[in-house]
Amino acid sequence: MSLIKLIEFSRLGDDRGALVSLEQNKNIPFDIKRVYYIFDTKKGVARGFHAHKDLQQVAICIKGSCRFIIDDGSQRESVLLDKANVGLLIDSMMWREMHDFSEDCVLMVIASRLYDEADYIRDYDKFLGCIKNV
Ligand code: T46
Repeated sequence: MSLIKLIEFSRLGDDRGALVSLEQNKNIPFDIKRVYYIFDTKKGVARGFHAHKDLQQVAICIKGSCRFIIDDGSQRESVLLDKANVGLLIDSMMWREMHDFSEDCVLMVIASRLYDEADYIRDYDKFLGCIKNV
């Protein structure tokens, strides 16, 4: 089974342009507790390099592009996000990395919980250890 779970959102556009609506427990499969966005990422920078113990997220490149790596401890897959109407669903206990940010990239992330640094696993070996103990 693929680790890459994409959600395609309806484009509610008309002749004026496009519009996407995100609603909790409808096209976003959880209660929305937080929204953040990443922009002005410097050339050559990669981000992420962590997993979350208990957090679901949907990442949407609303402008530009970036590449996600998703790793469950046994497989690793990559996907380019470059459409404002496509989101990547990232479950708990998935290692994620973000690479190849375009200069204009705006990456918006919808999250199921408030920010909590204690929820992060920022060490890959520790992540592998946690996976084995599940
Ligand atoms: C994720 C990927 C896709 C906060 O104070 N509140 C927040 O809601 C967030 C997301 C971050 N922060 C602070 C924590 C750090 O001091 O902002 C700083 C940068 O965060 P971090 O290094 O974790 O950023 P990324 O880009 O590596 O990861 C982020 C999210 O943190 C993470 O949950 O899944 O984007």
